[in-house]
Amino acid sequence: LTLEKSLRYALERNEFTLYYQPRVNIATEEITGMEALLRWQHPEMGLVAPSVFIPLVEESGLIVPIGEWVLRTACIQNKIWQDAGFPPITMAVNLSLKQFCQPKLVETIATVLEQTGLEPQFLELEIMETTAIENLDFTRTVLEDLQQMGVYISIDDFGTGHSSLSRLQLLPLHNLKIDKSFIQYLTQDAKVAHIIKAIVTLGHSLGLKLIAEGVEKEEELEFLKSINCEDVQGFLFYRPLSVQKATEILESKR
Ligand code: G
Ligand code: G
Ligand code: MN
Ligand code: NA
Repeated sequence: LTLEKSLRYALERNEFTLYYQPRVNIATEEITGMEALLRWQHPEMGLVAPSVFIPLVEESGLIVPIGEWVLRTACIQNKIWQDAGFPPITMAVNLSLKQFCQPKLVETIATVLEQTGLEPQFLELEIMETTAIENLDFTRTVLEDLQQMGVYISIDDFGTGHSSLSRLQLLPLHNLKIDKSFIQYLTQDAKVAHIIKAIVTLGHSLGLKLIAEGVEKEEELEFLKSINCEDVQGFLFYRPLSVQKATEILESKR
């Protein structure tokens, strides 16, 4: 079977799983959320990276049922953690462009929340900057519906899409995730520090919370702390974790 054909059966064969990467508040070092990251365990090929199969899934239209599975699974998991008595955290779910543009998105999200019993403020949707600015009027309509519902919205990979915050400020947003490519160059290039600082300052002035991605070094964390970036996600604290490992981490913090 080709990769694409195998993908078609992957859902019914239960080959997908979610990994969870904790997000940490810099000041308190508490876990404020988890990002759900899709993994495909293929029987012969082993673990297939999302960067390989997400584009295929997008092209084939399979992103809609798979995306719904991700959403439901992530919401169920967050509810399980809450019911187990862990302090409430946000569950962040990535939405691709195709998912974002499907007409039933808002309805699907409402249904999943209702069916899983997760309160909307514990779900966060991550849309890429490039998705958000593709059609600003359309984006605004969808995001306003989602905001009305009470879910949180993040711009993912911010800084890679050549948009500006002045355009994004037209949208009802909560968080801005600074792309990991900026953090990667932070300690190599002094100009990058200025850019990150400018993003944080501008983000704050628009009332957004800042999350830095791809934080791997203590030095990067110190800098982000000094400019009042709120949260970080990265290998310095945690890699994406299996549900068992993520639960153990929450357990150890209790
Ligand atoms: O998980 P990893 O760390 O390798 O993620 C690679 C890319 O795949 C990231 O850009 C991430 O946003 C994307 N991705 C991971 N899980 C999902 C998902 O459930 N849905 C969508 N649309 N993208 C995802
Ligand atoms: O594109 P998005 O931000 O949704 O996807 C997150 C991606 O970043 C995942 O592929 C995840 O595995 C990866 N990631 C998370 N933390 C780090 C990190 O500290 N370093 C690197 N290189 N990648 C990271
Ligand atoms: Mn993301
Ligand atoms: Na990102």
